[in-house]
Amino acid sequence: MNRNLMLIGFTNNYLNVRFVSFLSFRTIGWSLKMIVMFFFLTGLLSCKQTIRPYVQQLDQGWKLHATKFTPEIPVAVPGLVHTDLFSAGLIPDPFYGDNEKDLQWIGDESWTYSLKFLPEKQLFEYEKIQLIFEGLDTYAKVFLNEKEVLSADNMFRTYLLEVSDILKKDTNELKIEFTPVDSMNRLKASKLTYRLPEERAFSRKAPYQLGWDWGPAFATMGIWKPVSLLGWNRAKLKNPAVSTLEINEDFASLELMADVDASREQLVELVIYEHSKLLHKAQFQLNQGENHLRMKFEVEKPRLWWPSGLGNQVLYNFQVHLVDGDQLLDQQKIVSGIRQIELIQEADEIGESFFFRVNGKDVFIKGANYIPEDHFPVRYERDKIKQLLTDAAEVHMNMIRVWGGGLYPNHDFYEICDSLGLMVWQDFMFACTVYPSDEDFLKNVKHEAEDQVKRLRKHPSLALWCGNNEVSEGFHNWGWQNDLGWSDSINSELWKGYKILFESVLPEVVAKNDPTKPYWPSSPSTGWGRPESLELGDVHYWGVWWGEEPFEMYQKKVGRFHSEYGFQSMPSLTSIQRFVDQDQLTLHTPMLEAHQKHPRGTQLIQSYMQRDFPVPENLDDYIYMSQLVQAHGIIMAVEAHRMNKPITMGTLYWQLNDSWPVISWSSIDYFGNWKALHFKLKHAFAPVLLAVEQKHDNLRIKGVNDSEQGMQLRLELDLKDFEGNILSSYSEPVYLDVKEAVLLKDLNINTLLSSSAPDQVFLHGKLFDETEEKAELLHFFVQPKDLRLQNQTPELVWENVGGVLEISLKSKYLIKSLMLISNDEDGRFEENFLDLIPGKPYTVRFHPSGNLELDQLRFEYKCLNQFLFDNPL
Ligand code: BMA
Repeated sequence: MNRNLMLIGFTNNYLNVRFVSFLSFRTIGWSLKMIVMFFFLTGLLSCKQTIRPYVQQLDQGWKLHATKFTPEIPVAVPGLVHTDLFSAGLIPDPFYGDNEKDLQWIGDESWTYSLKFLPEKQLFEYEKIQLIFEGLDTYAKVFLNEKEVLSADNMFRTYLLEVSDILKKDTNELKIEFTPVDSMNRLKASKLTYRLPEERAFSRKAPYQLGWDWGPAFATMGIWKPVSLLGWNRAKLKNPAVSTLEINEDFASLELMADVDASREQLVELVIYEHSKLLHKAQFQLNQGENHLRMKFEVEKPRLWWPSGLGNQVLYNFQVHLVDGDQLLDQQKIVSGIRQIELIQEADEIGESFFFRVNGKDVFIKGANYIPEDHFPVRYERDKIKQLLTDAAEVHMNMIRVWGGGLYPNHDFYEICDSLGLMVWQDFMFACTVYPSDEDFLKNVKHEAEDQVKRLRKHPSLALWCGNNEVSEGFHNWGWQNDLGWSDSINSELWKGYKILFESVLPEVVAKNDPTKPYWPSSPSTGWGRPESLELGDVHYWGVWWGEEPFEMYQKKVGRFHSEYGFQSMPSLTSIQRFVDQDQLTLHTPMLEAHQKHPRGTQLIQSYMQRDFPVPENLDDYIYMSQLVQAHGIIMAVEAHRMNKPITMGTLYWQLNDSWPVISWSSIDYFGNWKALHFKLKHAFAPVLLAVEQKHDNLRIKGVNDSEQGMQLRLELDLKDFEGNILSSYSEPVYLDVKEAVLLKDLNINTLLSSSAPDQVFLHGKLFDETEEKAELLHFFVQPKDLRLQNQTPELVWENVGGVLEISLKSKYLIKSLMLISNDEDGRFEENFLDLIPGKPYTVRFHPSGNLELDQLRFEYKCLNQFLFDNPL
């Protein structure tokens, strides 16, 4: 390898070598003269033979203009019209207040981006020069020096154009004309004799950008990914990836897959190294054009990649070289892991299993659904993605579902998932409507799927490809045929089209380009109203929220794998203050309501709050209460799912994050603030869980262990009053297996509460070993609103320990749902929304942002006691 690299260095520098040689020609002997002459001639002959590819980014100097309005605006690429106009100070912040409605005109305009540029000289030394668009959103005509070179219609595709013939050595001009997506959708819809549920189905544009029940409608457009020029000679490597075929203790059998573009027929060698260690090489005869190469190789004593909670995330640094003798034609690195992921679906007495097996171990999945982090994805920042995913891993998630109504995230996202051990359930970007299935559409989608599968297949975190979100469910359960008046023959035509797209085109692309990964046609496999949804496949259980069923239904409707369920809450006051005028900081103001996109959202939050919690009237308290309601419901679901292991093997709530500031189902808001739910998940997703399932008059105390091995523990259960007095107690050793949830104790409620008022006591449970507490349980016997609590103040002292504040908390009386608040708004609490058990000391760590001096820091709190102390005793 070193030899190759040295020679390549030599080849690249041959001009310098030749020059030096001339100067010293008289001073060297004949044989040396011959050698120097040889290199000189080779240099001349190969004067077009710069071997390694060369890239020139075209990211500066662009101009944006609309046909009628603004003058030209200087912009950088990547960029989108909305963010470009905002940065230029020409429009107000699209996310502020109700600006959305006034900015709709932008999506109805045609916009043109243009660039005058000088190609770098080196490019002209290459046989091939390509103009590469990594992402154009969406309908774009591209002109290079006034010649139309591309008509793009899919924001998820990469377009590679051969431009050697058009590119000039002096100034060139690129012009990209964007057409509004809605006008294209209308045009395409008008050509059909029937209607589709959503006109957005005609365009391969991120569905959420045209409006969702948690997001605004800004039909943006622009160059949303980089543009570059690439020069290459002979052969170019594309999308190399390593997949795991088999693992045993001694070795792992792996396969390298790579595409190679070749300018001509030729014999090449593909070589793979791990760091500098040669692993394998093989020769391939390339045809002119695109070649698909596959090469098997082995790694001895493999160190495996594991999902978070089950082991380390070992990543290998592979180097792939494409060589011809001593010439290195191209090289790329692949950072990847060795691991096998299977989706196990086996018939059983209930229906069929649905779970993931990683490296031979069955894994209970804990995680959330991820939506795009910004309405305008050009604003993505690696640090923010990292913070969000770290926040997910911190509460013990091991999977993120990339939901099909958004977009395919960038590499940062997957690299961070790889390093954190977060597996990715990857939807293709199709959601909640019927899609066309004509030849052009299918061809377009096939290209898109190939681009994305090849781009992402190298990531060890990628666990599953899924065809779509709720297209099959919608087709069978949402009344489209009736509502849109489809005849039976149109209905069956459309279903036939569905089958072609999601059961033939997409799985074939996966099978060909990422053959070791499972493919699942649609999430969910069956609508939540049907009994099979709980017997096999995955389920989106929306009986709570959409169906207005009480939270307790989460305990009854337990399926095999929950890939969606959720409940909304409001973001924190500090977040709301960033998008609402000061005089609109009350409930139901127009600005606030503009950030509630679900038609029944406000009413549903209110009615669930009324059922179980007190209902405050001022905004600040209402926000707090809405977050408690959400946490109460979703934690109930998580616990029910985990207590049903191994019949249920996964729980992914809806939704992790937001794409703008909004009232939504998220557990972390747009500005990165954790809601009560996210704090509570730290315990509900923890490897060991102690929880309660109520069956008639019995409380079934269950333990769940998702760690690497079984545990011998002690269970302690105390019935306590709110002053901490133990009314009855119970203790015994227990063993927690990893295979299934274990029933630890069955208690009859009537016996337990024979001499206690249910609204004045709680059950306090603990699981611990010799060294530490592994899990804790607080069970109340009435709804939060019916608890008879006194208004008590917690004792709070804090000290600065190396820049982190340790806040010590204690109370003589039960304090329920204590929310700590700091005037350092960007600081972070490690824990919050605690229940303080009387007499027990707590320590909460707070990381100050540095915006305030330590002596300026103040802490306040809210707790449920403040709202309930006048409950009659
Ligand atoms: C789910 C998702 C989204 C939607 C959410 C909340 O089913 O697939 O379509 O935003 O419900 O309504």
